[in-house]
Amino acid sequence: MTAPSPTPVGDVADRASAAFRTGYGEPPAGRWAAPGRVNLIGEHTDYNDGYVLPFALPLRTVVAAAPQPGTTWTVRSELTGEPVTFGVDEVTGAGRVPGWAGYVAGVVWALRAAGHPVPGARLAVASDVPLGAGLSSSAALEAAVLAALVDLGGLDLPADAQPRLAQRAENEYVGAPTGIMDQSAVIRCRAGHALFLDCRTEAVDHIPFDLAAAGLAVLVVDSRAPHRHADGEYAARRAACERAARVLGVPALRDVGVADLAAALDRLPDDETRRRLRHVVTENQRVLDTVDLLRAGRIREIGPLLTASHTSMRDDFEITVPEVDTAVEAALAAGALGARMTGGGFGGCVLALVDAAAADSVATAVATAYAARGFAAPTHFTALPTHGTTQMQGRAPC
Ligand code: GAF
Repeated sequence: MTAPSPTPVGDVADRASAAFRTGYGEPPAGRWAAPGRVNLIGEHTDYNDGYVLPFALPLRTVVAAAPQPGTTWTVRSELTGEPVTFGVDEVTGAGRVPGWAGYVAGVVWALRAAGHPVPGARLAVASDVPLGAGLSSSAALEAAVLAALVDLGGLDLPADAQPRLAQRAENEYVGAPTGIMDQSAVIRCRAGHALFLDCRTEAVDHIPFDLAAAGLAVLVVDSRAPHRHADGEYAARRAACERAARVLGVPALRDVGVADLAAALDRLPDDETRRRLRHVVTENQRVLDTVDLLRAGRIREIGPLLTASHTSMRDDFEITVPEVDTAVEAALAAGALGARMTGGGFGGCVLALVDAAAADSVATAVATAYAARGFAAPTHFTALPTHGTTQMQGRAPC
């Protein structure tokens, strides 16, 4: 059973209920919410069996749902209005439902592939997680749909087994070769904590991340950079890492530590692969160092690690774009303790660790730098760590 929501989710839940009622003419049986996420540090380490440290955002995707007899599924979004209906044929082979509804069909497909008797259902989706901003809107949709189907069908699928299943939906049904971070974050995060995840074992440790007590804030800036070839470039980075692991004779790059790095670099055939390796190895170490500092209550001191992560993504992994580099540079020049791009890259969001009182002036400095370069104005918000997937308490309003 999905955990009940400890905090109100507000308008977005009302919008999901309203979309359900408008679409199906009756109230839903329940509502399930999953958050977006930012990754504090640990980028492109997840598919290398490494370490990540994301936290869940207060922005949520809410699915209002009710059972439907038989084996058909109907889903509506507040954005499109038009329902998408699919049956067993569309979830027998991967990729048969295109577009956004493919994430929903992918979850049904993955549940059935794992042998679960998935109930037919009607669903309506509303979301505050911006699309295409690198805040895991797709994982939030997968997780909320998964929680709804698990609870409606009384399926035996504990929360810590759900990320792998949602990842299969994304990898195999939708066809995006992502790692396990986003689905883990949106399902397993806890309020007030960052999620330290070992992506090989899926062991987690919830690391206290009390920004307010330290007088700090995480400023999230949406770079609004158009995603440039993000899918192909992501797959290319993953392929380069897998190639490097094969040459080095290790199961994954996680098995190369910083102490082995110099020798490992010497064994790789070209400079590009060497730079990809150096990013992954040093990034894993930066996650471990960040966790050590947070455990010691030295939260302010993580700033240089965040900035070093950005430099590594820019120079070695080559996944940043001028907009995010500009945002990081401007945030640091305006006094941020550290700043980095967060997420898969080629656009998306930048996060900056700032003194809480300086959040507005840092955001203004980023906007000014953007204007000077002629970029579209960025948007921003400050983020406190919240909790993963929940079932919302109380009856859904009619
Ligand atoms: C995207 C992917 F979905 C994650 O699995 C992860 O690889 C991330 O990019 C980069 O760290 O969000």
